[in-house]
Amino acid sequence: MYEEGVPCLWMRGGTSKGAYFLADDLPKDPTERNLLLLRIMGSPDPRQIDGIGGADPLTSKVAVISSSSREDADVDYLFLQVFVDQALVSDAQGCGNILAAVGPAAIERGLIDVVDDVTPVRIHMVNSGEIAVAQVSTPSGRVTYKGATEIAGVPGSHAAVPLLFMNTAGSMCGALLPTGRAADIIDGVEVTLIDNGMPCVIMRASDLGLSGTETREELEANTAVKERIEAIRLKAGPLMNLGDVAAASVPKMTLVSEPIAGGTINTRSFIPHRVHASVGVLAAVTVATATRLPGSPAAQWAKPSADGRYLIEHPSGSMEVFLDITSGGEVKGAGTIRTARKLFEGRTFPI
Ligand code: NQM
Repeated sequence: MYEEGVPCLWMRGGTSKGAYFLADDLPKDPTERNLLLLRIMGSPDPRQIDGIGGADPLTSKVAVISSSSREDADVDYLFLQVFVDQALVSDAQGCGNILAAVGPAAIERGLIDVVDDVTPVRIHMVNSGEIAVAQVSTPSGRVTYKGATEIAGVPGSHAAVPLLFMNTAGSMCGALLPTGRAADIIDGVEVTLIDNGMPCVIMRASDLGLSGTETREELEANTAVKERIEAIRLKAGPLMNLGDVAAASVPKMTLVSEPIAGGTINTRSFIPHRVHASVGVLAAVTVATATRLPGSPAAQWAKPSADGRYLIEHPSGSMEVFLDITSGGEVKGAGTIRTARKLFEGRTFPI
């Protein structure tokens, strides 16, 4: 059926990589679509040897884009996490890193026209129903990926893609704090169950016997800690209105500790079974939000921000996010700066 292949853009968005498809090029039926995407990425298989996925959750991601169905947006963006070693495709989360290349991809694929040296693209994030605005660098009438912006976790410099988020609070959980509290106790560990764009369980690394400065490899080798974190996650799911999360990629499990490089707070994120090489965009926005909530484990070491900038430290550096939040904890808006790059354009053959 797919002898001619499926048109596909392979792009880096922030610190992640994925396949970008036009919705019209994929089956409408979600079950059929997911089976096709598993085949394309090469899942389930820890090496994804028979597919284009990169054998890591950060490089096994899909964006499905189309002209927007909404008046207040230009592009619809459905994010799908294709599990590496399980036959699962999840739409239970968005992805702010993959979002960074949605504007460029929409222009590349002719969904929207360039307007000036910078083209603002209003993106309807279908997973959460919310809108993000991306500023895409488009001098000379086309997207440029060249520029002077560096982000931690990506070598070199590229064109900046500023992202602005609105109404992220309760994106998948229905409320910023689904239990109504800034702190809960699960399995004896104090946690903040929070969703400001990404459902996250925030815990002190020290409460799990960790320093919070461990490497990705050290944490992934720590079977006892991984089991403890997964047990907490399975209990957190229903409390966060996410139901049974055994087969879901959310909530993310974020360990926080004292900042070590002048940032706001230090993090290590289980997403949820592998450890993030840096930190997710919406996860970073969510952690920044937790630092402002009295009683949250994240508020303990966090330095206050006078100008709305928060530097979220992670295993490969730090990510700056902007957050407009009232003293009462009402989120007005958030943003960050990412870069993106078109890596490959062609057809993928799931035959
Ligand atoms: O939190 C990975 C990533 C992400 C998520 C993950 C992200 C976000 O691509 O917005 O970007 O948590 O599964 O970095």
